[in-house]
Amino acid sequence: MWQDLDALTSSGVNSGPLQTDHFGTAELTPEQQKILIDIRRKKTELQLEIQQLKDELGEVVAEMEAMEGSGFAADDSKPTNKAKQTSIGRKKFNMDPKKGIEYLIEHNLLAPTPEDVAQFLYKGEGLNKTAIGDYLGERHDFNERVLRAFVDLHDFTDLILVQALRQFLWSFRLPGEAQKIDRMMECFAQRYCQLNPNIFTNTDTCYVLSFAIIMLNTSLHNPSVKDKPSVEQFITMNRGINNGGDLPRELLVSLYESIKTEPFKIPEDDGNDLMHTFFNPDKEGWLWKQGGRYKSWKRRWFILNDNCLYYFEYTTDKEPRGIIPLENIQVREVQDRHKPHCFELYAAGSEFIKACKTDSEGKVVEGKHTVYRMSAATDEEKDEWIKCVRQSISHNPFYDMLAARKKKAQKTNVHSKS
Ligand code: 4IP
Repeated sequence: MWQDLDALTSSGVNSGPLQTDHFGTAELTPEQQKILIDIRRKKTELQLEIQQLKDELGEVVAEMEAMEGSGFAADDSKPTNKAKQTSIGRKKFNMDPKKGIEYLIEHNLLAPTPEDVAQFLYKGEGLNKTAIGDYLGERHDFNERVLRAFVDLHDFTDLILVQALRQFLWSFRLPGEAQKIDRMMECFAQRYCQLNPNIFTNTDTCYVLSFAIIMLNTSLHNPSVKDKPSVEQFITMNRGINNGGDLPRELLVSLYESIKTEPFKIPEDDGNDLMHTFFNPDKEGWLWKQGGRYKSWKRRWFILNDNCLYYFEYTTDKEPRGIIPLENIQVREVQDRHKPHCFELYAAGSEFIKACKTDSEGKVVEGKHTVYRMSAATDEEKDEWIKCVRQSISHNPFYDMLAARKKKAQKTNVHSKS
């Protein structure tokens, strides 16, 4: 994954730091600036914690209302129609966001304006953050206006980008779909640049750097990523993204340090979000594999890497016994009479799966499997393998979008110079 980002960022032009005072602290000494930044960081962290506590409280209140709910308000135990309807509206929203909003509008609990709906989502009491993300990502004129109003409710003034992202990514759950991520992050970048006009020369830079930060978060904190990038690598990777010029070194260092010390906190995990989009699932472990022509089971050490599945007889083997490229491959859970926790790789149609293996004489031959059936040690392991194989085989179109945006961020300067 880090290599992917490297590819995206490799063609930077190095043309010196920004001229602007990006923290608005020109009159302070470097020590004072450092203290100020530290105080701001702590302030944002506290605000975020308060918000997280409020969210939890909101959920408890919503649950209490629902329990007593047959319309009894938590405070005075009298049936109140309004509380009952709000609770129904929230539940509907969590199941089907569009229907929930319609219900609340019909019952006069929400005004039919983007601002009011945005306020309701921003407050978020008892609302599921995945549902909020789904609603905000919807490609519909009204939803897009709600999205803009929702982003406008965030105050990112004087926050360094990573702090602003922390706030933003906590207020809802970014969906996994590329177009939706693009729209939301575009709004975020616009809002951030509007409130902090002297940091980036255009919103594309802010957009691209936001993703570099999110990827950095994954690389530094996901235990499956072995090569942890250094601060110098992070700086190199972000060369030339500010209209062809470089961002100030101290800005990139502070972003790096912030992420290193404190990973992003994201709302509840349903396995389909941005963090997974950028998580390249390198996975390894023991699995039982069934033979192709002879259905014997062999215990093999599997490594999933770069869109290929390799298996070895021993963990210390240098050469794999077999290689299965995951191109045009699908994965599904299966039941087997002889082994527990099974899944299998299969190709569309019933032809042999393209793979190679070393035969008993040491010759490399083609595999003879129509499916590769595997058995994991536990149900969780099986689910994890299925998830990782799926992530490995699905190319997320967001990578292309981000690459295009990056080119734009690097080239703008070339146009403006010519
Ligand atoms: C073998 O069975 C092993 O299961 C092989 O696994 C398998 O090759 C063979 O499949 C299967 O016939 P026996 O040991 O009982 O002969 P491994 O190579 O891991 O030892 P795969 O292709 O699964 O590696 P065929 O299709 O080669 O027969």
